[in-house]
Amino acid sequence: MTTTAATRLTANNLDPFWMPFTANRQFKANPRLLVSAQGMHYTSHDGRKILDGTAGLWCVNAGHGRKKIVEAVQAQVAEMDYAPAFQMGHPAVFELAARLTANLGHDLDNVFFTNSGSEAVDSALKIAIAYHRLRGEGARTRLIGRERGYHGVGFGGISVGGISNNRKFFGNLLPGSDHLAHTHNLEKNAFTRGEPEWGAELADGLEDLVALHDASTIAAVIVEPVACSTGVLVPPKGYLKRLREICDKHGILLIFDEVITGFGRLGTPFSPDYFDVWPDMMTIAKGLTNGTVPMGGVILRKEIFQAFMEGPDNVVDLFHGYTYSGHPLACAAGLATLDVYKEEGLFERAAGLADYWADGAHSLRGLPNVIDVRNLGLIAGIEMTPRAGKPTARAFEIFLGCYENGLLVRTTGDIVALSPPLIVEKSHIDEIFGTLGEMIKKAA
Ligand code: PXG
Repeated sequence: MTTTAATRLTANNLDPFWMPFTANRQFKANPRLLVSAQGMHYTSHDGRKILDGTAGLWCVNAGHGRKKIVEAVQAQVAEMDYAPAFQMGHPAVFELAARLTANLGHDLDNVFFTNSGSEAVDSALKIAIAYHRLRGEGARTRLIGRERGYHGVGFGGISVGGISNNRKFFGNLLPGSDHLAHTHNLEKNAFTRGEPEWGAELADGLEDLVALHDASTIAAVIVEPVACSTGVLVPPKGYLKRLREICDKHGILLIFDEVITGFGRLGTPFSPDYFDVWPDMMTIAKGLTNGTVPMGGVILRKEIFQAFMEGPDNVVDLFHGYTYSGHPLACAAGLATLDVYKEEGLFERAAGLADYWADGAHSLRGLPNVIDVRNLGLIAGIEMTPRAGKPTARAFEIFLGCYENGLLVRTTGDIVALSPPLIVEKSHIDEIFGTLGEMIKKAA
């Protein structure tokens, strides 16, 4: 542990900080603090090396402590700490938007910046509603998400989101939001490698929602191409294509939440490159800056952007934005991150490792209580049977066991989720599934 970290820890009272999405009392009784990070590893406060099986929270795709990114942020903060985001600009934000859209194609030509995935989602939903209104279809205000979806924690995001605990405490949410059925089906799809064969027809649920609400009231459909937070649900073959067709048929915008699936997680820049299905808007965050500085954004089709450019040119075209939209430090981190991805061919690297990763994940089949293994790109989900009367306890014990044995994994319910940095080596993959397998056996 560094002196700073040690001093901070002993001097600290852990009570005042209300930790997000955490069992605060349990954590503070036995804290797990990370004090430094390099490459594939964290160092814990008790001086142990922890292999990062989750790229932080699905965000550190290029690995930790990348010199180029660190130096870019250092240089930027020394040169200009902040520039106002409204009615003013700075060079790096234009450069980042241009770089992000340069080779995307499919008319995905414009970017709106935010500071997180949650803000990206709420921005995309607001843009969708405003876009229809500008085109004289102001009744299109309804937003459709999917059961088990995670779109961050803004009121928009939890309204279209489909994780009950994230919704039920917070009142009525956005009126008029509705949900497609989720695609989880163990009977039909358990232990599928990659995309399941069964389930494309679940997309037809959108036709049912159109029949119920009428297309003229629906602004947009938002889905995670691979639903990650809920425990890694890979879309059935043909499902996304069918969603796209139904949206087109009814004039509904299709939004892909690329917060996790963007920036190489599937071995391609974005998930549309993988599935060859293109949305009208993509929300991004996390890997955009390698998790170094908070940043999110919405990449959208030129036609949507253009609809906002029709009014008088001295009037604000979108009454929405954040103090820190396109913050200089985030832009510096983003530009350097894109350089690292490109120079090191990290997306191709992820694609090259995907089979080895799948082999490792599926080697857990047959261990006690493992009822499904799911994978795509460098993502894996391992679903366990819950302990009788104690849901989540088994997975949490596995999480703690892994941490004590030098491996960071994520759990949701009784599912273990994995998403290593794209710089992962085969030996790390062996270690991840080796340690996890041992802990699964111990938690039997
Ligand atoms: N959309 C998706 C698809 C996400 O996965 C968000 C939006 C929200 O992003 P922000 O930056 O506002 O957190 C996310 C975030 C987990 C986990 O353990 C997943 C997320 C965040 C924290 C934990 O699965 N995803």
